[in-house]
Amino acid sequence: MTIRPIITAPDPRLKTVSEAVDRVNDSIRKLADDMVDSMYAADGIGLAAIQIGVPKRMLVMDLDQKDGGRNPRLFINPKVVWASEEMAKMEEGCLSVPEVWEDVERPARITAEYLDRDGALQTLEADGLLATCLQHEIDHLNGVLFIDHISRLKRGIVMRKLTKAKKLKDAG
Ligand code: K2U
Ligand code: ZN
Repeated sequence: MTIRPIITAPDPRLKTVSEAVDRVNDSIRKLADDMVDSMYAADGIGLAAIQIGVPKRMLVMDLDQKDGGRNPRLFINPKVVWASEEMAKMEEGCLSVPEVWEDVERPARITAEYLDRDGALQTLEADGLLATCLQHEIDHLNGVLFIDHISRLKRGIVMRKLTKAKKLKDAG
C-alpha cells in the first residue's frame, strides 16, 4: 500500500506526453497498485500515471468507488480507435486541478484498445461516465488537462486561481 503525492497545476510535468509501456511486468503492476492506492486516498475515480509524476502511458479507474464499491481497472497504452460524432457534455473535475469544475464536451461513445494487467490486448466500448473518464485520463497521457477544453477566458481565470492557491500552499 503506497500512496504517492498527486501533482497539481500549474506544473510543467502535467504537459508531458507520456511514453508507451514496452513490457507489462511486475514493476508496472506495482506502479498500477500504487496508482490505485493514490486514487482512493484522494477520493478520485480515475488517475493517470503522470499525475504521480511517472510519464508512462497507463491509467487506473474505479467508477464503482463513488458508490463505495471497489472495482479498480487498469488501462496500459490505451488508444481510442473509434469515437462517435455525437457529443456529450459532462461536468468534469480533476485531482490535479483542485476545486475546479467545468462542463466539457467529448464524443458520447468510444471504442478503446489497451493492454490489461497481464499484458493482453483488450477492446472496450464505452459511453456515459466511463467514456468521459477514459477520454479525460487519456488526455493526461498526452499532456492535456480538461481545462484545455474550456474557453481561453475561463482558463485564464482558473489558472490565476490555481497559481495563487499554489503560492499560498508553498508559503506554508
Ligand atoms: O484525472 C483525475 O483527476 C481523475 C478524475 C476523473 C474524472 C474526470 C472527469 C470526469 C469523470 C472522472 C477525478 O476523479 S474527477 C472527481 C474528483 C475530482 C477532484 C477531487 C475528487 C474527485
Ligand atoms: Zn484529471
